[in-house]
Amino acid sequence: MKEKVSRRRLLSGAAAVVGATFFGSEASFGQQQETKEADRSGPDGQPFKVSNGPSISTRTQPAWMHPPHPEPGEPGKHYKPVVIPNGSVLPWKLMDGVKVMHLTAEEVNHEFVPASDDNQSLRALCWGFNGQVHGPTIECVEGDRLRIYVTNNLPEATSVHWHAIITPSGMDGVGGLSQKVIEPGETYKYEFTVWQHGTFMYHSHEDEMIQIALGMTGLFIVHPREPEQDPPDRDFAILLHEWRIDVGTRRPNPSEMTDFNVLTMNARAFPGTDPLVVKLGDKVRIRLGNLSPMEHHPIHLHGHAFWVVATDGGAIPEGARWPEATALVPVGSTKTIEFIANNPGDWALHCHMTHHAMNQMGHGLPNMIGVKPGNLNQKAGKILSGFMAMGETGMSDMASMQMPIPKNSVPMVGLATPKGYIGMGGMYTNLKVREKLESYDKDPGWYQDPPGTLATLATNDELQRDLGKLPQTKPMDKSMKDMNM
Ligand SMILES: [Cu+2]
Repeated sequence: MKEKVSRRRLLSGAAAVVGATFFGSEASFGQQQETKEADRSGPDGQPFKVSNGPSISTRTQPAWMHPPHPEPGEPGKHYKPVVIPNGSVLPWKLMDGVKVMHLTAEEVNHEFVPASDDNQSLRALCWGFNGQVHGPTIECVEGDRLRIYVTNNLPEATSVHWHAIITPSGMDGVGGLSQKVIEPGETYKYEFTVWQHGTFMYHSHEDEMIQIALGMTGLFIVHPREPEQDPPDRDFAILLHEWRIDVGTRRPNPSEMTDFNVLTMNARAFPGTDPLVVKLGDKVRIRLGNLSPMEHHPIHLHGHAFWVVATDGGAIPEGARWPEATALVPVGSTKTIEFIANNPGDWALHCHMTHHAMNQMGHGLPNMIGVKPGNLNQKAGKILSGFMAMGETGMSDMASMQMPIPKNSVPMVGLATPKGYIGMGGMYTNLKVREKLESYDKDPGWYQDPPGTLATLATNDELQRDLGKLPQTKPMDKSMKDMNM
């Protein structure tokens, strides 16, 4: 059995020496495993085995207690690196079989939306790691031992928690509970072995309300030790967040509880998000994490249904996976989705909370639908900086208007395209599925629809031919009377 072979391999050589320090003897570890597996026989009499399941579920000891795998995971050999749109991976160096990494907590002048022909850039003074918001992604392999130095260059104490990673209590990073806080100027050392695989996160666990709101979060991805039987062709990771950045200010407001106005994927708001580029027929995985301060995000994908295959608790056994077109990603959790990109085109991937798919200017507007605003914008604009009334017929028509944009703000909605204007911003990106691709790293431009597959203006001939023959919608009145309403 594959699993047992890998465990025996674990107990060989240098690993057994490390193991002995935890268990007194290497034998006790092996024996407990055998017993535990036998106890959990399946209906066919075979030992119960969760396919790619949570790696902790059949073990008697917490994951970190198991000795590190003798061979530290290497990209290209043990795993195919994850693609992090607009993000990066934390570099590491192997020293005596341990992967050594360094995170520096610091202030970052972060760009949420780069300037373009259509908009100025949106920036704010955030807190992050290694010059980035969010911090770089930690990527490793199940069985790796990690030594992570954390330097605090912030004006206040901090501490880093490895979210959903099973560590010794003293490595869990909760300031004042697990450890002393890292004072400004200090560097702390965390070291633990990761015997889980999946999509996890890390974040500040000191003065959480301030530090998480200012961006001190990151992804922590652990690849399985046993190579996946059907690995994805494209493996993306996206961390969700929400911010309150009042127009014209340069510091996100961490006191905000409900009214967030900049919604981000990997700390970029659309149109600042890079598209996810895939080839027709690719197996696609998207790892979604949410460390927003307050809100859950239902992330909806167009053109495809997908399987929810894992949470930050581990992989969902195949028979228990469920199909969705929208994955709800609660605060403090990850959801991993998979699908075959079998439908060529440009597909929206976005939070379905409508105020989360727009940028700053769309919020808190007077309701002007059905009202003629006249020159209200000019008049009110003199008194209220950044005032913009909603359009008479809604807001889409305002997007393309030449409105003066206040300093450090982006238009409330998206991006000009050959078909007009994408009426969304914020927590939004595009999945681009193409038959032919020059490169995964190059935006293939906008989709060219094959003949007969594009919604178009109906012709008079078509209207006369079809609409007169349709049955009329029955008025509600009669049925309402029947119901005594
Ligand atoms: Cu949302």
